[in-house]
Amino acid sequence: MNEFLRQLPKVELHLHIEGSLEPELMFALAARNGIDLPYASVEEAKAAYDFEDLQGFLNLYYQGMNVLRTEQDFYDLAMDYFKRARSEGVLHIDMHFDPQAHLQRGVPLEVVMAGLLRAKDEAEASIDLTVGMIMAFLRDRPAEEALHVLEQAAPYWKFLDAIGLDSAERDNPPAKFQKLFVRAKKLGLVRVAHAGEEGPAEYITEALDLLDVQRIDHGVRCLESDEVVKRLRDHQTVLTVCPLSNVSLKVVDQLSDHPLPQLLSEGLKVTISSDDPAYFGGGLLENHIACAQAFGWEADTFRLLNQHAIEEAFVSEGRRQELF
Ligand code: ES4
Ligand code: ZN
Repeated sequence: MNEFLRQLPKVELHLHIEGSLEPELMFALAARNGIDLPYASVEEAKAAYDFEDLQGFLNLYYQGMNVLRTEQDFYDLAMDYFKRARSEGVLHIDMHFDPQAHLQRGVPLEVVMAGLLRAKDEAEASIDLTVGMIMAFLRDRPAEEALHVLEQAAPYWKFLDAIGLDSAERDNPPAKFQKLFVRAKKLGLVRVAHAGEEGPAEYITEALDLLDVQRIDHGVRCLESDEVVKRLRDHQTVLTVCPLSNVSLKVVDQLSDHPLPQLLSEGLKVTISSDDPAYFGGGLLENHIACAQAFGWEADTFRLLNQHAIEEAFVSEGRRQELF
């Protein structure tokens, strides 16, 4: 089964590139940039990745990305993950990135975009891996700041496949970002949002009604509302579910308790992704292997999940046909 899963052409719709920063690269970039880390070794960093909840993870996620300073750093970050993913049979990645987390630290948007776009271009030209760009906004920061960053990003709008909404979900409902999403829609940008990870099923409804999103990232808590499940099924709205992330952040106690099998049996358009592979115990292949073990799924289930991902990926129609 593991060899089948490695060979299976896979597509990942939910990946935070800053969450792919492995401790080894974190140490290399810290040395290159003369930055002190709060860990004595790679092992100590890995041992610290033991989270109580989403906020506990986010604290270390924002701290870890402090080593990213130059265009080359962002390029190295992305290429490191792209090469690893490609070697595990991943052919397309829709990549979230968090400009506000870098702007706040004094890293200009131009530096972030130049590094990430160079890595995307190189991956597409040389390793047969295509990359979608999702500019994500931090929901625990002011809505006005997000609007300002979207306007500041005008030179890059043409490179964006979508905008997203991430970071601390609780008490930061989708409604807070209605203006941002209306503006993005006017610009012709597709919209996606994290909803129903730690937040309630109502946040999924809000994201659909007020933000007009095309995807729900996570969405596992939809099962708390029959009405929300029905709506997601009727519209075949894709859910980008992240199994190992949900275990690491204690959305579920263990993978065998995860509602993925139920989401599928409800007829929902489910996909699987790694979210933050450096922090949650592995990339897309590891997530596939863990699901095979926990749920006893056969090849057909994994083919279906990846077919869903291919149908929904931000790719040209020509590339989509190649992926099928
Ligand atoms: C995230 Cl797991 C998760 N949830 C929300 N926002 C995020 N940003 C990076 N990982
Ligand atoms: Zn996420």
